[in-house]
Amino acid sequence: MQTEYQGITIESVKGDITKQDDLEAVVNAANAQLLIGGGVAGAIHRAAGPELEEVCKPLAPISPGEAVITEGLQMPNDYIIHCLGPVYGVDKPSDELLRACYLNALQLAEDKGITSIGFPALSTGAFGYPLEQALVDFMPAFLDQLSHAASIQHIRFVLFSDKDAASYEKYIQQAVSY
Ligand code: AR6
Repeated sequence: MQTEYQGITIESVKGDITKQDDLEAVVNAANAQLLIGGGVAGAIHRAAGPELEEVCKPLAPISPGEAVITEGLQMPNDYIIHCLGPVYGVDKPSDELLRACYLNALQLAEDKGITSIGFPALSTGAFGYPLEQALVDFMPAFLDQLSHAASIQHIRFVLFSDKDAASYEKYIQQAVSY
């Protein structure tokens, strides 16, 4: 699904975050040490190559809600933005920390003049955040910040299942129709 919002294209697709060849940046669902890990982080580190851990070393550790940016190395994207999402119900307030991840990622992208960026569903895997709750908690503030964006023209939410993609589609359609 593709929607226009304030001149910006917003998409939600089922796919793999490491295979988004046409995007300038993608976001990593990182761990505090910015090491390989599992899920999205494991896939991104494997695709980017071992040099990514070296590049990340001086930037670690990061705290829940924080984001840092590196080059993409062997990923098909110029940049990777690494966000540490909250562990749901443990890092509190989880909603504020999740929002901070998305807003900090957008800010880093804007600072670099990035035009297109892909997001996985941060915190909704190993960190246990219910996906639909995550949408309610981050999306309004995300869309608000996007409406002030200068460089970003294209956002793609990359979800791992049809069900998750459908939840995003439904939520975005409703949110942008107001
Ligand atoms: N592409 C897109 N989405 C994916 C992919 C992929 N290749 N792989 C998984 N997902 P997670 P978190 C989905 O666990 O909850 C790691 O071990 C997945 O279905 O990657 O923020 C790190 O090292 C889920 O909906 O991130 C951290 O310790 C979403 O991406 C910790 O897990 C996020 O799942 C981070 O946990």
